[in-house]
Amino acid sequence: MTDESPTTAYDLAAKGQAAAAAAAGAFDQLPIYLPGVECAERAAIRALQLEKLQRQVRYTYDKVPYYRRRMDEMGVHPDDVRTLDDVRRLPFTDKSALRETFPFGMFAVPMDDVIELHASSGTTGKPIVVGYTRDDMDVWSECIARLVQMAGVLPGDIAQMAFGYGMFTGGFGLHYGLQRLGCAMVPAGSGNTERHINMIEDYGTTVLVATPSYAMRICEVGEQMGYDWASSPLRVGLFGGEPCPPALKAEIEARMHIVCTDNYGLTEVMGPGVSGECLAQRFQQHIAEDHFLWEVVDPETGETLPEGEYGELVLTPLDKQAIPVLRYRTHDLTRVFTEPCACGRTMARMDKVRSRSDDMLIIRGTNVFPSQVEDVLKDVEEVTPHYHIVVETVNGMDSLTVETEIRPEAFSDSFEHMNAIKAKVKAKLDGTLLVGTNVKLVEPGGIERTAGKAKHVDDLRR
Ligand code: DLL
Repeated sequence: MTDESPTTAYDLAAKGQAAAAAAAGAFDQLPIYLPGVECAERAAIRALQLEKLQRQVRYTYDKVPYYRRRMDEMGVHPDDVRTLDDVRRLPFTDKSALRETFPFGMFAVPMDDVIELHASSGTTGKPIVVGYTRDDMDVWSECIARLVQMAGVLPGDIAQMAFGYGMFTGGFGLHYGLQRLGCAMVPAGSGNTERHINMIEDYGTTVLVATPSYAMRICEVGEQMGYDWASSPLRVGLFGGEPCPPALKAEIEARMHIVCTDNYGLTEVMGPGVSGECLAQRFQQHIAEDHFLWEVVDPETGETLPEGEYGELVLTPLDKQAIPVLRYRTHDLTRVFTEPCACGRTMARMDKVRSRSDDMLIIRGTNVFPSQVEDVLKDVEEVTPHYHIVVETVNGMDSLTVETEIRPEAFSDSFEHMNAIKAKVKAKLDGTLLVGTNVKLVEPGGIERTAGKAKHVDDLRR
């Protein structure tokens, strides 16, 4: 090939230069897993969604007594779904329905047709159990293959799994999808962080799958071991399962010398695979709209909001066989846009989820979101993006303490110096949250790192 010859997507793939093409802004040079679907005309996507919605509502009504009862009570029949807007006539679903019918009450197929189970633990009560038929697994793998390719992963990449492989959907979901794309899996699982670093070096791992908080842990342990991330084979970080604040992502990218993208999903509608960031959009994720119908609703009233407005994401999977759900209330807050993307995909984009309608804290009557704390800390150069919030009752009043880590270079023995940093953080937090906070500075590495999803809040009032 001469220098003048055009560079095709697969030339790039062969050279493993997806990230380089993205860095150069050559997004249209990047391979797309299913271009006919991912880059379809919007009208064609909507037509496909309507066809699938009508089929899925009929299937759900016929197979799941819970939905037949709910729809009969509401006086709505599958034949009433004539346009995509008619989805609003259908009942919402939330966690409680799945809990009340534990374990298999919402399944639409006999167990003979189920080939895998997963569950989401949640904090209270029974877990939510979901099942997959062979076709469900096929759709799941396809959705993951699409989003990992969107993130610059290519056939031939060596992908190391740092999610747990248990009932959590993250481990197996990403595993199957990466294999579908043609990657070699290193099924390390979560934990044993030093071993992860040795494996990256020994096996030439190019892709790391992890929660962003655990990726940060891997980064730090590598640094402590004297591992040189700049010359590591690792190229891509595939994050998900928890919010990935921009500051944390930027820090990991800089320290590990990798490109990171974030993908989103939830057990109740499939697991990972609902949406993922492409390399052109570093803060939004393309939704697999041929498999999921999205709505954004006002979390209080349930009313549909116009495109581009913030609200709660509601999802209706359009192909699920084992456990179909209608209008699942995710509690995740986001907004969705449908304009074209520089990567060539036409699938709608949702803003990365930073908070949930149910993670709002009410402190002495004021609403506080953990993401606001994140936003404040990212602008204070003396502290890291790691934080922990403790809410408790002191003398009958709500008390909010934000623990944050001092950066090694800002650390000092001087009491005055440390107090000045503390006062600076407190002033910024108080001004943003509009409630008085206590600030506790902890030593570098002092905020616990978990191998799974990070727990940012301890509300001891409950
Ligand atoms: O966390 C599925 C998943 C695994 C997605 C691995 C991506 C990668 P659940 O355990 O059921 O499923 O938790 C779902 O986690 O409603 C969000 O609140 C949150 N969440 C998941 N991914 C993201 C993300 C999996 N990328 C819940 N950004 C969801 C922000 C996320 N929040």
